[in-house]
Amino acid sequence: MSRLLRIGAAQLGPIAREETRAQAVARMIELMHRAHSQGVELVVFPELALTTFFPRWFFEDQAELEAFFEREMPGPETQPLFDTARELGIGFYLGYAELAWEEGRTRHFNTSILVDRSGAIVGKYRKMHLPGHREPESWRPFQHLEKRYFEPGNQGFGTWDAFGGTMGMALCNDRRWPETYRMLALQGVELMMLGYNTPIHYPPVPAHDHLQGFHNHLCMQAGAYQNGMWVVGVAKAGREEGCDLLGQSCIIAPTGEIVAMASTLEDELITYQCDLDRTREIREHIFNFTLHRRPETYQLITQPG
Ligand code: ING
Repeated sequence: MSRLLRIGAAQLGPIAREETRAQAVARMIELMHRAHSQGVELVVFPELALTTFFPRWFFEDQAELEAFFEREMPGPETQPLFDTARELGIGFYLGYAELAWEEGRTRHFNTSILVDRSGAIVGKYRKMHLPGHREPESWRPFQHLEKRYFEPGNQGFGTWDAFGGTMGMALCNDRRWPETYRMLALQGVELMMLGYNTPIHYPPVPAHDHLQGFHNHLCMQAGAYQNGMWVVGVAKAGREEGCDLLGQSCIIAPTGEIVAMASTLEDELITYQCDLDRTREIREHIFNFTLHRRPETYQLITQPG
């Protein structure tokens, strides 16, 4: 039995601060056409894929900050992505900054959506693990103000039946936390997709800068293997506004093997035909949760820190 899904990981190179959404969308549409020519059914784009990674700066002016957010999805500038999805019969994952109105107030989330091959939004995820800091810290060569600009996700770890399987989404820092993968695997997710913007330089611990690539793959390969799921990680890469961002977008099998990886720091498409049934050789054996897991002994994991 094989349930085959050809995935395209569409890495983006730098997006300049002055680059318009239309320009970013045009780059993504080019990658969708390239994906279509290779038989891809689902394209995964990076986190915050419509703009430069703006949390690297401190904005005092709220309007200037909110210019990086989407008030509607699709909106006029992103509609061409949805039109292309329908025209080519290709679904996509898109990371973006969401400005929402909920419970009588404006909300700000680091969000991703899953769009099916008809161009319909079938799922939305809001980043659960926000890295960085809340107040600007002048000692840093650049800021990482996600804790200031976004609220933690309030919709939990969702799953969606689409593309012939059970899909899960995550965003960037989420991939470093084993709980992310386990929460999705316990709900039957067979393929988890995520975008990331990862600076090579980590100001709090510069001694780890040379380990960013290793840590990136370590987390996703472990998550894939320990949960028997496909993991697709897609970078916004390259030197963006003076900040070097990690590339090495990849597609990882449930065995933990990297089966495809980007080799540039630019717009690049890598593809792989994922057999969703290959999750079974892990989930039914070495990590058969029913047979082997001991959740009654793990309470510490969910107790507040
Ligand atoms: N970026 C980074 C990430 O988790 C980071 C933050 C960078 C953490 C380097 C640790 C080391 O990949 C986002 N956007 O979460």
